[in-house]
Amino acid sequence: MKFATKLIHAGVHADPETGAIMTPIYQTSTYAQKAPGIHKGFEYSRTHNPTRTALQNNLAALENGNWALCFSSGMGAIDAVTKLMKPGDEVIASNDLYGGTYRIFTKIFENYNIKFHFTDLSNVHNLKNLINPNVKLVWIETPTNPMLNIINIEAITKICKENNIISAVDNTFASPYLQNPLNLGADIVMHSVTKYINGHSDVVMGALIGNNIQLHEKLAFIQNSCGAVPGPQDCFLVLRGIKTLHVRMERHCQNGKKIAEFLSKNNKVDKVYWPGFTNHNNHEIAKVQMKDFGGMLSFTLKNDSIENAHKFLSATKLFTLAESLGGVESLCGHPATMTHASIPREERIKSGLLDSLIRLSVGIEDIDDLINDLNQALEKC
Ligand code: P1T
Repeated sequence: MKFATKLIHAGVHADPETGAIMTPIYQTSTYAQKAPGIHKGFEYSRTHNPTRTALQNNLAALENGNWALCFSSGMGAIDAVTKLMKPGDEVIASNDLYGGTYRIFTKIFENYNIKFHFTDLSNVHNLKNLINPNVKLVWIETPTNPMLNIINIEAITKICKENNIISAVDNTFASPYLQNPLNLGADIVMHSVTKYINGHSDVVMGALIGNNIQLHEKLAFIQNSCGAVPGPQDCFLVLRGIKTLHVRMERHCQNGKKIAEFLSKNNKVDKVYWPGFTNHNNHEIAKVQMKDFGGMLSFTLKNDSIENAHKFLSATKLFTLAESLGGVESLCGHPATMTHASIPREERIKSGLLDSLIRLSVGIEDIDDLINDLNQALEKC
């Protein structure tokens, strides 16, 4: 099946009893057993739920994996992967990543004697320099949040394989429409399903997808033991949202390109970060590993200050100032004081995340309206 067909059909079957074409919301915590242990594969909804199973099968197909596990948030999924580590293990992660990921690594897991190294993994040599026998996991995002750096997935996963290290790719910004990290050698793909996959800003959910059966066993054990599972209503909403991922992504990409080009010509704007520019640091890698360049971009103002960024953000009318991304509506945010506030200033400045950096999640509205809105807000800066 091709991608667009998988989105609509993979893992989903008409209900044998009624013919209902949408997977029912199995709003149940438990399942009748004929005798102890004799049942139809479902015992308790923390372990399995039919609506969640349909979604997991669909997600596995989209990423060309043979298993998927859904969690009650993207952070729940990241938590599960990090719980594969034991005290004394070390993790190498990109230094430009979602603030919540940085926070769970440094504020939660460092307490359990797991060591984290943060480095610029858009340069693959930085990975080689940090590898030692205690390193058991490499964690990357690409494109990164919020600097839109591109990391060469194939090069990173090759080094991981040579050194027996698990490689995990947070594919939230790209979505499975733009990029499939398992095809490029990754062991685990992670999604904040909250974003493009659901696409309608009405669900918080996470997912892990892979091919390695041992990893599936370990992660399913963690999922069931720790219990961060999504409810069937949310699984239903994601199954509904996912059906239009391809058409939404096409428009996100078209609008993102036009806005990146508009901003790069505006005299209030200093730098625009978008992997589709031919002078973007890793544009050539983005061209190879991604189908298009996505709807996320960031930019700085010539007058670089938090106050000036706040002026812009209070002036937009269509771009709503809000956390999150990947929904049909356009959002704007200020990473330094919002999504990435948990990263110390000196750390974020090192990765280019300046005080005036503004992040846009470009929605699928009419492009003229979006550009007019940005134009009038930039006039206030
Ligand atoms: O919010 P949650 O579903 O728990 O997912 C966490 C997460 C993980 N990875 C990436 C790349 C993310 O962007 C996020 C969540 N990000 C935001 C809420 C944000 O506005 O950037």
